[in-house]
Amino acid sequence: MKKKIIHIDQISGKISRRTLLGGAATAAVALVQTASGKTIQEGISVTELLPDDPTKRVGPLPGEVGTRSAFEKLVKKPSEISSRSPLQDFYGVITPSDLHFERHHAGVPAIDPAKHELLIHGMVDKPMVFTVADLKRFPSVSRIAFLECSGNFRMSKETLTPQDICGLTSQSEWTGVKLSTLFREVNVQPKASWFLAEGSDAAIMTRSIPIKKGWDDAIIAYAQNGEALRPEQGYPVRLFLPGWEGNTSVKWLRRLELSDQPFMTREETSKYTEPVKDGKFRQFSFDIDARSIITFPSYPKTVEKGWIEIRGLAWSGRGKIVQVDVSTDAGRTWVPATLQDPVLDKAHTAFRHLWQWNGEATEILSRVTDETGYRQPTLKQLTDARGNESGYHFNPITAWQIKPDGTVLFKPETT
Ligand SMILES: Nc1nc2c(c(=O)[nH]1)N[C@H]1C(S)=C(S)[C@@H](COP(=O)(O)O)O[C@H]1N2
Ligand SMILES: [Mo]
Repeated sequence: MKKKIIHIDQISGKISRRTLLGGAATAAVALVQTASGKTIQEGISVTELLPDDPTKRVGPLPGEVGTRSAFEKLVKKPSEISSRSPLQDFYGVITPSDLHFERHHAGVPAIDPAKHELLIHGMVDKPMVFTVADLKRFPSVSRIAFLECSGNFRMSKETLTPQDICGLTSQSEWTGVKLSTLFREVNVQPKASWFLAEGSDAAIMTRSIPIKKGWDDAIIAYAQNGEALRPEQGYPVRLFLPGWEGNTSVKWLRRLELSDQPFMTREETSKYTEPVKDGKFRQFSFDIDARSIITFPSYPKTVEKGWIEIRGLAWSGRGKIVQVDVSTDAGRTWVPATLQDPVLDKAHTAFRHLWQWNGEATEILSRVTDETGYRQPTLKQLTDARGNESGYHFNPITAWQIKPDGTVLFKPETT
């Protein structure tokens, strides 16, 4: 039998007439996935191609809520304490709300929004309690920004996906009331320099935040991607601090206390204070340092010789990113990638770079620079500067190994 590879029309999904005429006579041959689409071998019948012809029956009618296609298997891979966004499966920069990473210190509390209140007290002229309905009466604000846990770092073995390496970051459009609006409402006293944020989960998570951040861009968020917050993200209200380590964005927020000093809570003394060099510790390391990762190609995908669009995400907690460089020769030379608009402040930004792979073994890497001039470091630069005692706030340049057979593997490094 003479076999010939034929393309399926990418738009209509139909195979050519010539193929149809070739018809059902010959045995079915498996579909072959190539870089440019599905190809089939001549002779396959339409019914074999589409065993369940969708034009032959009326499908389910509109439902109360939509569902993801059963062909799209997207999962957060939960552990006891967290779950990670499958960064390699996303398009664009908004994380679908049900795939936002989660980090809970004592599970997700069930809170009735009609009974939930936010108390603001301490160094204020007018202590007040706000219901969720009260909060929604204030002028609202929406912004797209990422959230990232400061423990978002893993590079132990070759078989890691982007989700495994740094899936403790996600991005949403957050909506709520500016904290500065509420500060004016309660009349924060001029001497107040810090505030405590407290959650109403079983961990009673508390963090001290410098007041400047409260006046600057803090949001008391009640919505995410156009709907109320998800319980996992802090329903009915959370603090959202753009660009700061995720731990400070206290979920299930019930209390803010103004003070003239930090409160030295458990989460900022025994935790989230990182050992660095020579027995020293870093405390109140709030900013998320700029980071980037190539999400395609990445393990466990494979590639074929020829044109490959390298794709990835880059972000900085200090502002906008200005450049992402990509290397396709193991870090010897770098070229600027194309940034996808919009390039937003403190937001995941998509980058891409078209690369013609010659089939030889190599490594591909990405490196971001943000608007403060900060450039993503190597792991060696990080450990030289800070020691290797902690994995917190680790944002090293990471590499994917491309093998001659098209296998893609992570390149692990040790601190
Ligand atoms: N009340 C409360 N707030 C919390 C936490 C928590 O356990 N309880 N976890 C913090 C940590 S460590 C992170 S990284 C972020 C995670 O937010 P997410 O679960 O919405 O992704 O929430 C922070 N806020
Ligand atoms: Mo975190």
